[in-house]
Amino acid sequence: MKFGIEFVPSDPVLKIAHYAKLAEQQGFDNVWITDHYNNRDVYTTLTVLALSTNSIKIGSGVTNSYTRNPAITASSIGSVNEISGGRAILGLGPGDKATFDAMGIEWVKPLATTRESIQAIKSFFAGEKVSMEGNQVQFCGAKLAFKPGNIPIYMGAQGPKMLELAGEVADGVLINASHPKDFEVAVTQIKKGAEKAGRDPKDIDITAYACFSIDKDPAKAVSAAKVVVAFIVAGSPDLVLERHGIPVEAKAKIGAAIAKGDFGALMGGLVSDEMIEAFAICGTPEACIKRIKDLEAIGVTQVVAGSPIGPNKEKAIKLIGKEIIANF
Ligand code: F42
Repeated sequence: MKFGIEFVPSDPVLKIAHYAKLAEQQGFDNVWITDHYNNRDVYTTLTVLALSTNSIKIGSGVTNSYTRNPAITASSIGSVNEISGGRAILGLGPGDKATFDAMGIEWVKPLATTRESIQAIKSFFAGEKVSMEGNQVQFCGAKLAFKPGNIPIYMGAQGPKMLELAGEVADGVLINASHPKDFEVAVTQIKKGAEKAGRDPKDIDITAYACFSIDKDPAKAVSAAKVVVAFIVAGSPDLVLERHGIPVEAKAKIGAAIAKGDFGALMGGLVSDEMIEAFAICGTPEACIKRIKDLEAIGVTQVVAGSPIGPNKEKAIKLIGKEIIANF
């Protein structure tokens, strides 16, 4: 099992660098930086991480091809790869519709856009001159002036077709989920895609990009996870809620509380224990180890500790290093 950690650059970049160095010391393999236009820039953050760490792998978790042309993405991550001495990973997904709406960007054909972007980016990485007339992505003889080389590409994916595509074309897949039930479904889809492409599914790093909250006091861990879990419930397809026995009506109630900024209601009972169980790796180190072992048994090969990580980030990173990573 590999361990990653996610940071959202809503925090200052230098603060993230401090946490990333700590994560490296604690034995994490990867650090992932999210990409949303309203936060600090992902590649500026990755550059600072490249210069302030030595061995941990650093990736975009995840960028998209609507706000950044695939040629620009290839150049940006290629630059980070050069600066970091070959430690870069490209995480790419179709992006977050809510932020695109705010930017006036239309979210058309996310699956086709992702497939064609990956095809183009692989060619840019190989130093090729790229000409393609895709459904969504077009190039007319574009070529980078440097050759980024073989940078791993991970896809952000949840939906069945996206997971299948990841099995066909990606080195890894970052799945926003925490529960074995969701991975049973996901692994089947990834294997289907891998088989279609004649690949060994074992070559794909299946990653639980999880809401993670750890503390020796389980109540504190749950409390820190509630707001993140509320956002997950509000954005989950009905099918996923039903899979976990969560009433679909809860989604509208939680969505309304989020829209009103009524965090008291979320903390006060709208976010149930069942929701925490379904959508977070949460609790004491022992509880987190149990969940990670269950995920490993299904085929998960990397666990990413995503927001909130714990009620106290610094303590949580040390706890994961000492009590969890050391156990795997
Ligand atoms: N999004 C961000 O913007 N920033 C981040 O930092 C970020 C991090 C992140 C980390 C992990 C992760 O799993 C996701 C993350 N995301 C982030 C979200 C990510 O960018 C995607 O929004 C999300 O993963 C996509 O969810 P999804 O796999 O459910 O895919 C959507 C698009 C979907 O509907 N998929 C369907 C499916 O079955 O998989 C396919 C729909 C389809 O087939 N569409 C056709 C097509 O070509 O796109 C078109 C159909 C038609 O009729 O037009």
